[in-house]
Amino acid sequence: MKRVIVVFFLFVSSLSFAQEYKMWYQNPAGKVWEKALPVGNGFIGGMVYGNTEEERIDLNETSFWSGGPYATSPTLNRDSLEKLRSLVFSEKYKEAENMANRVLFSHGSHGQMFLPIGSLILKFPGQKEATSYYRELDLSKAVASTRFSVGKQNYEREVFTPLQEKVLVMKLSSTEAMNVEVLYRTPLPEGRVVQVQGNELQIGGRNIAHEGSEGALRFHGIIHVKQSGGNSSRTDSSLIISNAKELVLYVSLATNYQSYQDVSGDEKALARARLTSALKSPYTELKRKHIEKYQSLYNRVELTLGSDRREPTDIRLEKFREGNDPGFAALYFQFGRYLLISSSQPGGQPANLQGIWNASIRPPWDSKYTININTEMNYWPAERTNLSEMHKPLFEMVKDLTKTGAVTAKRLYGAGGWVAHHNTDLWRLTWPVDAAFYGLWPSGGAWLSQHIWEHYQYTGNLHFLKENQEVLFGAARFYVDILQKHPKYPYLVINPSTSPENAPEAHQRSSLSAGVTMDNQLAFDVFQNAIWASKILGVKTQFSDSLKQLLKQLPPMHIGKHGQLQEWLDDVDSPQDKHRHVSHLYGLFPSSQISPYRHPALFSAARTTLEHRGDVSTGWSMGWKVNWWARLKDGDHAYLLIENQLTPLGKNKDGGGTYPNLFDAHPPFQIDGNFGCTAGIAEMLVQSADGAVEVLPALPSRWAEGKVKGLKCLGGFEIEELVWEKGQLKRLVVKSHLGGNLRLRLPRAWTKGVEAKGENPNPFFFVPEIGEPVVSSEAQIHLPQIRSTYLYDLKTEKGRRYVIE
Ligand code: FUC
Repeated sequence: MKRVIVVFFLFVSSLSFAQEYKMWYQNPAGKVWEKALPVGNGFIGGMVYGNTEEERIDLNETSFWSGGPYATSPTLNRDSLEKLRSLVFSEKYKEAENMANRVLFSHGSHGQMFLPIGSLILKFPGQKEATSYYRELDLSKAVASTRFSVGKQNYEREVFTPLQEKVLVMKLSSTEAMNVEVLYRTPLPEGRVVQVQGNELQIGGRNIAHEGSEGALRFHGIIHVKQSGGNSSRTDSSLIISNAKELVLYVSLATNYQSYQDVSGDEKALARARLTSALKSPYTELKRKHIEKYQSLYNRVELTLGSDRREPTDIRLEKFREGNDPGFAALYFQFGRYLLISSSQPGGQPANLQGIWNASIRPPWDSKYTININTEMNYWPAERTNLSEMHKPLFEMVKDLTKTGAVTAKRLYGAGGWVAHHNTDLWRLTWPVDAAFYGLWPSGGAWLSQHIWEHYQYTGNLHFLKENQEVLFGAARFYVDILQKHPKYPYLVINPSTSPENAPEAHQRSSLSAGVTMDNQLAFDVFQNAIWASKILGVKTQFSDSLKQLLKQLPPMHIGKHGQLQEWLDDVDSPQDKHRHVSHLYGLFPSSQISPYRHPALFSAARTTLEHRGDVSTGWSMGWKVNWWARLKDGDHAYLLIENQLTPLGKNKDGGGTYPNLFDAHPPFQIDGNFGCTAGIAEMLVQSADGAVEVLPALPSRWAEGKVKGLKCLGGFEIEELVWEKGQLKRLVVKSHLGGNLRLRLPRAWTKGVEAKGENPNPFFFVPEIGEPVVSSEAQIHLPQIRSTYLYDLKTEKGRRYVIE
């Protein structure tokens, strides 16, 4: 059928084709953290090893970090700032970098670290020779379980972190009586067993002082054991259970952290209150409610991409590149959604570089927030994969950053508004850290502010926009105050800055620069969002008018001599540059400034840039590339990146990959790659950033048949059903949550030639009007070949469903 029939009716029972997605293994994790399985509820995180003789669950608590509230941010005097700017403008980049290192980075700090609590250890004497071993993480229930036999005795364990409570729960059962010793082990210098009393092991300690910031956090934990049958006894540091038929363990953790400024909490009272609340329900009830709450989030999206291989997950990972396991990408996609639900819950901290899972007291990059890509990437799946509520911890953090960032804006730049640089942490760090090469980039706040606007565009929540307007206006105010007239080019630019972590040879291998493409794109979005928000909220009209004037003075994008999108204002890109950051493609994704329909030349330049950069890279870089190739409407190339990413670590030449527990490998583990690829898979199936909802924009030939349900689009449209066969669209059901015009971009034949014209009248599909690119006279531009599509307008009513087939 190749036509559009619009049938709208109120009650349609939504099709369900849920596949049971499970990760499963035939061996325990042993000593390998990257084989253990993650559980979490945004407050407590656990890594379950499934070891038979000595079980181990590594524990984390969302607010347990090193250091304490920061008192101040460094100051930069006006003269130094002007000197830096003039060095950059006079192209003395290395000198500028050296000077910046002297005047701004002598503090030598990097920010604070996300810390582990330690491990719950269960010793089972005699359970060494296990047979019939099996362990799994059931993604449809968020429960990890382990089963095995020793002799004639069968053992079973279940671990989950109830989403409705803030504890971790473990049930152990066996066909005969069990003997277990319960202990706590920790790498923390000041972590210990505080008391062993009755059926409880109480643990506690302090965090670590770091980089001159005194440790201000304490934690307290209670490991509470409910036992059926048998006896128990105690040592100084452990509980010994003998002859029990069944055991249920509850782990409750808390710290004295209240906010980035306030550490006056009572961790003991909180840990006790969390435990008491969890103990009110019997185990089965606790589990039932957990699954119910979890499924109310997880089940919103279903994805089938063809058959699954019935083999253990680590084996499927090994064989994925053989190509006959399309279902594995769907499993990986759902694992990404599982990770977001598990690591980012309202009230807790946002997902950091490792989500909520870290076992080391010196974690890579401090397991904190790198906001020149990684933290933003963590939240790309939030709206599109229908987990909008999981975005909240990020919004809370951004709100805090507007406060600490206002101090930094004043002290470093003499500017209003707020700023954050390339890192932040629990204490809401906003000043530059590491070294000028990485840290002197004043656009971290600007990028994070996009998430506020995105949430509004997906949900239409006016109250939210109002509440968070200062995030948008403050980011714009900061840029207004720091923009400088470029001496060589006729534009207003940000100076000093960097194109994150990359440096052209022609600039003395210094990253310091002025008017880098990504900054220009960010400033454009920041101003544009503020202008739109001002109009919607009816506030700050004068400010908005001034932004409209400034917008026109920002540098347009430049297409350089190799036909590439320029990363810098000077045409100095090297086609040999394979750097993992491709920051100037921010304009292609996550932003929507570069469109094949509106700006074919830029679109072609973006493609050339990506071809130059190549495919295999660090984990997160590959995750970003999936999204870019999806936006470039090239499904097969996007799929190639998924293959590269879903390759066991070590098998890609010079690059990352994936660990047996499907954690992304930068290497080491960084969760951004998981989230980036998850968002990318969604973008291959549905896009809505270019003024219309486009279905199957980048379907790879490997996914000839498939179905997806529940992906979200701008304007509150939900794809309730999208079915394709032999690579062709078969059926589409869209639910309109907000009403308004649904503009669809469909294969030409589906619209019977009726084409919608002009801008999409639906205000949530605001499309930025960017300036004409500047094109090098040496550039050869091959305009893209993309499939022919037509726009089709459908007036929708709030709450109704529309079937198109
Ligand atoms: C950025 C990246 C690195 C790494 C780190 C956490 O600095 O350039 O690759 O992901 O963040």
